[in-house]
Amino acid sequence: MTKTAFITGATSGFGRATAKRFDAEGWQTVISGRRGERLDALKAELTNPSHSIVLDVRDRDAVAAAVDGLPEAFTPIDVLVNNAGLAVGLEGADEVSLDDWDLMVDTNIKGLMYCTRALLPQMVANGYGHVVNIGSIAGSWPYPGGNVYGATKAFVRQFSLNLRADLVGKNIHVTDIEPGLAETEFSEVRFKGDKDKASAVYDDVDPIKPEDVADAVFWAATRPRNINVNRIEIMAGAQAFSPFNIVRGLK
Ligand code: NDP
Ligand code: 8X3
Repeated sequence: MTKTAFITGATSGFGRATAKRFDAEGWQTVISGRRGERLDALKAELTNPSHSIVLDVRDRDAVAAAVDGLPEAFTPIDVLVNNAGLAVGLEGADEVSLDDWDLMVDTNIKGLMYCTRALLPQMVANGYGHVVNIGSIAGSWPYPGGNVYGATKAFVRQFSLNLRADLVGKNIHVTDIEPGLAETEFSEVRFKGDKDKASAVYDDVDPIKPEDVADAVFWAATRPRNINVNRIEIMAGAQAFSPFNIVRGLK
């Protein structure tokens, strides 16, 4: 039977690659994001039925309405990929704009909560479902300027585990995929449109590609039901850890 994946943030990067991957494997897709023209372009590339929704995940009522208004042929949703998200800014916590912090909390935490809460009832009623959340290595590994962005992704990690605790026995699986350095529009968004600063992030390294993340999402979502993949952490081959930061001369 045809399965359906609902992907948030399908207009770019991981979300777009994930929609294409599920489509290539014969799935139907529900693709969403704020940029309608990007959704139209993606839909034209997909080979299986796809339903697109212009949706801002921060808008709680709009998320509920989008889920309530799904065409019958696209329900129930089998897999929700909570991918929509962003980092804004890399300033230290004593300098950063509170608006930037609010934006990350509203999108990465509250938007993900709204989408999950809206779709879980139909998964439970259907006795089948999988929520794949896109976390980040920033949820586990601190770095300067990661402040609230990393904390939102730590929320995603813990929320994923707590969802499992609630849903075990209802045949709803949950996975947190935690990528590291990956080339998408992520840095352009983080640096508020500064393309030079964004491209410097990927200068002379071979980062993770959107298709690598799509591969992990698809793999996790299609394991036999006797297992649940709790989390997958993926770093670029060129990325590792720094030593602890010891600042001299403070006493
Ligand atoms: P992109 O900027 O390329 O894509 C982000 C997607 O999120 C876009 O489709 C955008 O769509 C969507 N989005 C942002 N805000 C909203 C909103 N309010 N409502 C709906 N959709 C929204 O970045 P990535 O593909 O890299 O990011 C995808 C996810 O992966 C994010 O959660 C990010 O934190 C995470 N991540 C990224 C890493 C990286 O290095 N690239 C590494 C680890 C995790 P639109 O603007 O059209 O609404
Ligand atoms: C994105 C990866 O390391 O820039 O989540 O925070 S990182």
